Amino acid sequence: MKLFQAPVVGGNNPCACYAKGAAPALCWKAGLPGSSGRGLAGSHTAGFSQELPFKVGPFYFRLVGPGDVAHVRCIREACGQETGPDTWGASMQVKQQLFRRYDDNPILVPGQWSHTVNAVFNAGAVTFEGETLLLVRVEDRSGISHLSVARSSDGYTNWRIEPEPSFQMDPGRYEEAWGIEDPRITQCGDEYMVVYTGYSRGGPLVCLASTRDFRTFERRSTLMPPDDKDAALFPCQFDGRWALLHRPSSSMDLAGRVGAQIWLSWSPDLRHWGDHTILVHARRGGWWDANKIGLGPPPLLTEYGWLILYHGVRTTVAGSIYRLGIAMLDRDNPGLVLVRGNEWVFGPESEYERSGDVPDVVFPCGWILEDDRRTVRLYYGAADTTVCVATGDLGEIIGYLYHHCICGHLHEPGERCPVAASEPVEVTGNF
Ligand code: BMA
Repeated sequence: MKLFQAPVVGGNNPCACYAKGAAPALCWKAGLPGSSGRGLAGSHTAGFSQELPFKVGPFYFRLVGPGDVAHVRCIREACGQETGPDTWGASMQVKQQLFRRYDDNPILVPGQWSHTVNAVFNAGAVTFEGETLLLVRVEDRSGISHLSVARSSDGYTNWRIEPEPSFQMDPGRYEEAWGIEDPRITQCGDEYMVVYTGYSRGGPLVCLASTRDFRTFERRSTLMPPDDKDAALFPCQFDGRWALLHRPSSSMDLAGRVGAQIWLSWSPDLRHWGDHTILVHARRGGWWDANKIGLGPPPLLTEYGWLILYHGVRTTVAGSIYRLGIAMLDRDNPGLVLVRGNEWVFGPESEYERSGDVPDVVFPCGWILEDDRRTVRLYYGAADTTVCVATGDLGEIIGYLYHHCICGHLHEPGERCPVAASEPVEVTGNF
């Protein structure tokens, strides 16, 4: 079934779709929390149930979808008529929030630090000694960043901030001459691998340090030369090799286009890297993730593969907008993109995301899957000024992803989309 997306019709991100030709004739779908239709807004929710078709205008719809992610699909047998593209399900609305902001955001602000700092943002996140530990990028009034540890027993409140910087740049190292930034933490046994951006005199590059206690950090090696950033390790080896996601940027690619894409590289020993391949391509033109994309937190292992969250940068006359999208990589071979979401799933909306040192930025470097194996806490920098948190439901996120692939088709979880990994990916130009 081929879906064509209608213009946004209201609510936060409603998605109305029209299926050309074969049944179903009209489809309107959206990832919704819970299977009961909770989260629907508007006047067409009456009689909304998993089993019974419900009618909107001339169309009958039924709830479909895996797990407890609700989707709404037109049942052509029931409505029994072809529809034209001018008959979008425009009267239906859905309030769709895959990641829900914590009410008391921001959770960390510069004023909480015992010394004067300009901004606290882009924190790596991990569960350590039964608590949530954030390794926060702290920019002081010199403009240079270091990393500081903050801990909380519930991951939202009562943060205890180390009075001294936890991991400082080494001014004697070319790689870190202008600071260290944006850590992503991967736990490997009882060791924590911290992949961070070194701001070198030659531009940003990718560095690795390890720690067991978040008090002392051992510099391991420089993983990638400039310009490269937005990197994280997988927590396991694949056939004896480590895998790194990272984002080299070039002023021009082979086709003569400017671009920054997510790459995958391999190493037997965390020192020697090779087999570099482009994994996720930035789209072109007007897409939210055109030209420049980069990994957010480290990949998260799910029953369907490695879930990745990445940022896309939209350049406008008023500046850049950083938004987030999702994709799934194969569990055994992370070089395979299984599906890739078409639209952004989180973007700057709140005042604390829309204004600050760098307006219109949400920039996550860490997420934590809670013990229930469903709740994901996403830690992100807001406007390069504060640290915030939002929560999502893993089943809901995955269900949404498989129903909002860039190819325009509905996939069942576990399927591999032949389009998602290819370039150019804007093949469904009718979106
Ligand atoms: C990126 C990184 C991030 C920053 C973002 C928005 O390139 O430098 O540290 O949050 O830009 O300014």
